[in-house]
Amino acid sequence: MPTQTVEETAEEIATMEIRGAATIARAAAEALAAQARESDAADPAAFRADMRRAARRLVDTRPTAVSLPNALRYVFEGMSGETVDALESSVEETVDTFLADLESARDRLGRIGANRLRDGDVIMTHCHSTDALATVREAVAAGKHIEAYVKETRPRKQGLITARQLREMGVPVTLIVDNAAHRYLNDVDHVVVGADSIAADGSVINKIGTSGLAVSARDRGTPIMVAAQTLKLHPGTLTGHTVEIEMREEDEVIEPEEREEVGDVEVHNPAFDVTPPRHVDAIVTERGQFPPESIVTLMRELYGEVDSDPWTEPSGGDSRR
Ligand code: RUB
Repeated sequence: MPTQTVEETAEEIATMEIRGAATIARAAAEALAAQARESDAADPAAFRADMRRAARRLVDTRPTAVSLPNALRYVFEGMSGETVDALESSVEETVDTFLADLESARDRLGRIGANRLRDGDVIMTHCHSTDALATVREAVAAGKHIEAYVKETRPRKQGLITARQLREMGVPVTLIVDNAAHRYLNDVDHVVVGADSIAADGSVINKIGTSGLAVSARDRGTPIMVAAQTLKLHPGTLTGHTVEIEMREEDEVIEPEEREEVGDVEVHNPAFDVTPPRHVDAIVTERGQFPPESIVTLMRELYGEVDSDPWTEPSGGDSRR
């Protein structure tokens, strides 16, 4: 297991060296395991307080991908024991199970999504999603020829990661700027994207630009598949909470010198947007594919209503002696 500390992991999630909802979840779970392993807590109460503090540090990095709090909650649910040693082993075992499940869920989802892709299909992608790419990987493994239009995805250009990984699978790739998507949708059989969070009404929260792409695809009659393991289901939305859209620094959009030349303008840099369920054809999970409007049933079955976070500071605080 890597020995990256909670602080290092949190920093890398915030700066997007670690990015993408599933990868963030994996790194956060591994960081909790490292925290448990390296704990010098004198007693179980201090151990639990350290774990809560670590979780708070991780959860505060980026607000939109629910896979992060879902991963932390999973680890806290598995944490048990009357001694520091017992608590530590329970965390390590839970994290091992979580990581194994994450991989097998992605592979299962990939096989289900691949069934939607036919030999000779052309897809269009947005951003970089390991779940979306799993569907293509499985389709290619089944002997299907797939080609891809890959949107660059401003401002961070995650499309370049997608382009490289598709080429590694042997998929012919045409890279396009985001503004060219509408022009090429006539040649596309499926739009395939991932998700950071899925709300109880079936809305899909994903990289900024997904909703515009979905509107264009609807206009052209091109189906949109969202590949998202159930870790992306946002249980808080069952009780009416909305998903916070992360706003990032303006220098991701425009260099300071350029900005100076432009003059006195505001720059907004939302990292994600919300695609309404009516623009999505199917949400593909490791538990099967669902019309977006019916995802709430699966969400309720898997998560129930979540009313508090196990890492919330108790009254009196989590101060360390
Ligand atoms: C990444 C993004 C991805 C989802 C799903 O945004 O929007 O589509 O996170 O990814 P960012 P995965 O680059 O800002 O993190 O399928 O890998 O979980």
